[in-house]
Amino acid sequence: MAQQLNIGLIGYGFMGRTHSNAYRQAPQFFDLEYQPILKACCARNQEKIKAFAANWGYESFETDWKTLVARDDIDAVDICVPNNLHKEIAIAAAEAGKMILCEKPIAMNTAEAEEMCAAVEKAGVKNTVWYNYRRVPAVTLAKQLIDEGKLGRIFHYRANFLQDWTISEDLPQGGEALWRLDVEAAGSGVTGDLLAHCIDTAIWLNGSIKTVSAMTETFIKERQHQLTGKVEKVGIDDACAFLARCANGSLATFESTRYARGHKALYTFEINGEHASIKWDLHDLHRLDWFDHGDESRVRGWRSIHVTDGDHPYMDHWWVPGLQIGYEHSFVHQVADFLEGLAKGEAVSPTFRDALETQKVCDAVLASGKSGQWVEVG
Ligand code: SOE
Repeated sequence: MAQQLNIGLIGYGFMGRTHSNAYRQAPQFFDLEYQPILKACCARNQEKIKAFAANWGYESFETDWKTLVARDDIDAVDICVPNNLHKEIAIAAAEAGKMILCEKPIAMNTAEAEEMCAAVEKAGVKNTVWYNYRRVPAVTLAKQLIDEGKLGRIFHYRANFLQDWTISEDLPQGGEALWRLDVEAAGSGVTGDLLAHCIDTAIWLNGSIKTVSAMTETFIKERQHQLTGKVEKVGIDDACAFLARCANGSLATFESTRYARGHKALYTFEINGEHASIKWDLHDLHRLDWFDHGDESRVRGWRSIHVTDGDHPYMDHWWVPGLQIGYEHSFVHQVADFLEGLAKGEAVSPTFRDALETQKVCDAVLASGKSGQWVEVG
């Protein structure tokens, strides 16, 4: 009989939905010692959180996160609110002895992330940050191939995350669905929102990033703020590109923007090694492109691996070979791995400390974007 793990989720937006779905799905598809129970959800707007609770099957709801964190019947707090609220909630949850699953980026900046790490480590509570793309089976396969040494020495790491949803000047900043455009709520623009994903995956696949040289731009300088109704200065980076030197000697390039007309969520990476190269593309997330120089020259070429077979990561838990899974499954896998780690008493990456490393790179990138100089990470 599985042990119950009572979840208290704060926030009901896009991420609140992906996480709620993941808690429901994980025990259906993975054999887990812990069963997540949707105990309570929380948001200030009573009508909306009541509807959210009813839709996802939460047993109860709260309108004050402090009440939720203080509840004895909550084991794990899931933080899916804007970035400026992560620190206060995470520290209170750690002090209350709760496990914490926090949305990315971990915090507004490195100083906050350090405080959060100190709090969870002092309290000895399990923690993770939802860098979900690591758990797309094709990305996990890339990790396996690299760890097995199949690429040999890595020379280049290249990543992009391109969107086009903020091009209109009429789009307001701030407020409910638009807090990602408000620097006070988000901390930064594409760097913290999109490049943080690319940096997390890069560190996981290719190791630490040592120094960066970045350029950032805010194309639309003023927007109406949804909450105040006033036209205010935009403080986020709309686009960011940076060069990096990695600890393993490889060179890396990263680019992100919300002004790439035609691209909705095009996260791609390519890694070039001594023996082989790999490419991945979120728009076609179940494929991993692979080039192996060891193949016989007459048939050598890029192959596209359909990562849907039983021996591919996670895939033995889903349908039958050849049938693909999607974006939401990366969150299901993160829940399953977190609960398996809990059963074994092991930390599951990315922990707060892993996410701190990503945050340090983000801060170095933003500092370099401002100064125009190369900046050392951390
Ligand atoms: C922004 O549009 C966003 O939803 C990010 O916040 C997510 O982290 C990313 O996965 C998709 O894009």
